[in-house]
Order: sequence, then C-alpha cells, then structure tokens
Amino acid sequence: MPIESSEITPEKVYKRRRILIAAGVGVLGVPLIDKAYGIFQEKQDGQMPFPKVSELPNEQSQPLVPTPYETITSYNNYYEFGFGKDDPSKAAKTLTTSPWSVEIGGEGADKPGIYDIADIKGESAIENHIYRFRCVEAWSMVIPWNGIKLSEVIKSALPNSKAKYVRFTTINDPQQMPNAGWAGGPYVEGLTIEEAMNPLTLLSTGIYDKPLEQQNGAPIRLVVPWKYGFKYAKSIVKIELVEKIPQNTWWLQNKREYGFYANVNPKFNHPRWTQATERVIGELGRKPTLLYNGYAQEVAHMYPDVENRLYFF
Ligand SMILES: Nc1nc2c(c(=O)[nH]1)N[C@H]1C(S)=C(S)[C@@H](COP(=O)(O)O)O[C@H]1N2
Ligand SMILES: [Mo]
Repeated sequence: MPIESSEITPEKVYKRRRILIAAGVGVLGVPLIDKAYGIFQEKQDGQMPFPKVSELPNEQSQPLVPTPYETITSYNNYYEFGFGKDDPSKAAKTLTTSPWSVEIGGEGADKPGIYDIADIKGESAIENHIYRFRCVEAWSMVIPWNGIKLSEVIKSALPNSKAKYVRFTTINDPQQMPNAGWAGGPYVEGLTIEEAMNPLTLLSTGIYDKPLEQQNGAPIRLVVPWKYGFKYAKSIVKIELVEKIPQNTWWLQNKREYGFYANVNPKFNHPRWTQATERVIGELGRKPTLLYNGYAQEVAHMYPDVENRLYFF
C-alpha cells in the first residue's frame, strides 16, 4: 500500500504532547578503531528469506504522530558537541549558523560554486514532510521536516556522467564545537546519485516550521527517511558529485558494524542488538521495525537484491 498522502504533503497541524525523555547515552559506540573487516560479508545466520514488498504487512495502519518539538530538539546525536543525548542541546548554541555557505563541486558537477544558504533556499520551494526517523541504535521518532529536495540542488549544479555518488562534508571547527574532530576529521556521508535524486531525499532547513536548531544540524542537514539516522549529515558545508563511492564516518569508525547503504531493515540485526523492533521515544514499549522504515514503495526499486546484507548496514 502506498504511503498515505497525508505523510508526504504539507501538514500544518502538528500534535504536541508532553513526554518523558528516557535519559541515557546511546549505543552507537564511542569511536573505535576497527580492523579492516571488509564490507563484503556473508549474510547472517538464521535469516528468514526475504518477503516480496507486496507481501509486507500494511505499513500505514498507524497514522504518524509527530514527536513533540521539545523532544526532537533535546534528544540528539551530534558527537561534535558531546557523546550524550542531551549534550548537543546544551552545547550547540556555540555554533554560528549565519552567515553560512555551502560549496557545491566535485568532478561530476559542470556548474560548481559556493552558495549562500539563502540562495540555496531561495532557488527551491520549501516543502513540509512528516517522516519516520530511525536511528541505528533502535530508537525512533516522527519528524515534521521543512526543507528542499536535494535533487533540485543537484540539478542546478549541472551533473555530468561522472556524478555517480554524492559526498557530504560537515563543519568541523574546534573553535565552535567542543568535540570537533572526534571522527578524525569532519563528519562525512554519502549517497548514490539515484538515492540523492529520490524525491524523498531532502536538505532540511527546519522542523515544525521553525528554523533548524544547531543540535538538529542547522542551518542545513540531510534527510533520507528510509536509512538509519547516521546518514543524515548535519550542518553541511560541502556537497560533491563524485565518481567513486564516498567513505562515510560510521563506516570509517567501525567497518564491521556500519556500512554505506544503511537502509532500515528488521531482518538484518546490528552485531550488538536487534533491529527487528524499535523504541519510540516518548512512548512505552517497542514497535516492529519496517523495511526501508516504511518507504519500500518509494525506494525498494533501487536495491535489486533484497537479501544482500550490504544494503542494510
Ligand atoms: N555532523 C554530524 N552529523 C550527524 C551526527 C553526528 O554525530 N555528527 N549523528 C548522526 C546520527 S547517529 C543521528 S541518529 C542523527 C540524529 O539527528 P537528530 O539529533 O536531529 O535527531 O544525526 C546524524 N548526523
Ligand atoms: Mo543514529
């Protein structure tokens, strides 16, 4: 069943609830140096054969209820501001987000350039999308994003035949970020060009119609709702269209546990915990994880071999 239009069309009425936020540090892990394990692994033992997308349970039986703004802005992962979930909301105000420019380049861009954030926003319509958000640590929220389609930015850079992947680089400034450099350099991420051009993929500039706060990746951050949260690079300063697959920070940290594709899938567990269920922040109990986080209809065509573990970590 397709995604309900209410999820992908403008939605101005957001429910607010008071909630208790579970305290605690996440389990992504403090940075580890990993022995090169290689990403080409056999699938895990005991896996079930993968169902056809058309046979999956109805993903839309529950309407999406956006997580309260206070929760989205106070339970964060942004390690440049500390490893605890409440560190970024306390520390991140030290990041100056205006003025801000984003460099667009790479060998795949015929029209590279340095753009002011206002120009980038001005070029495309700001859209509103309520998406599920799933962290690889097995917790989730529902976030009402404001942003522009990444595809618009890519098109304006005039991609050529070398534009096979998109590489994102984020700010890494020790003057403004207490934990800058934790990853051995700036936090970097990547997508295939097809993923980047998918209409679900956003560059977010706001949440709940308010400009992004620093802890959420102000002034501009990536949103790819069918992937685990670590793909959502925050506070982006450079976008490159490139020919070779980009390295990404969590893969560099621990190649056995994190990969490039990182598509949400209940059948492929993290080596240290299950991905079959997730903890909904602010709610009691857990709910089943959805294949591609509930966006199979929009994205499954990009991953022809649904049993290939490579796509899911
Ligand atoms: N630069 C940067 N981007 C980042 C991270 C980070 O530590 N640094 N953490 C990632 C992870 S693991 C997640 S789950 C999301 C969290 O986004 P949120 O705090 O807005 O919910 O940001 C991602 N983007
Ligand atoms: Mo995450």
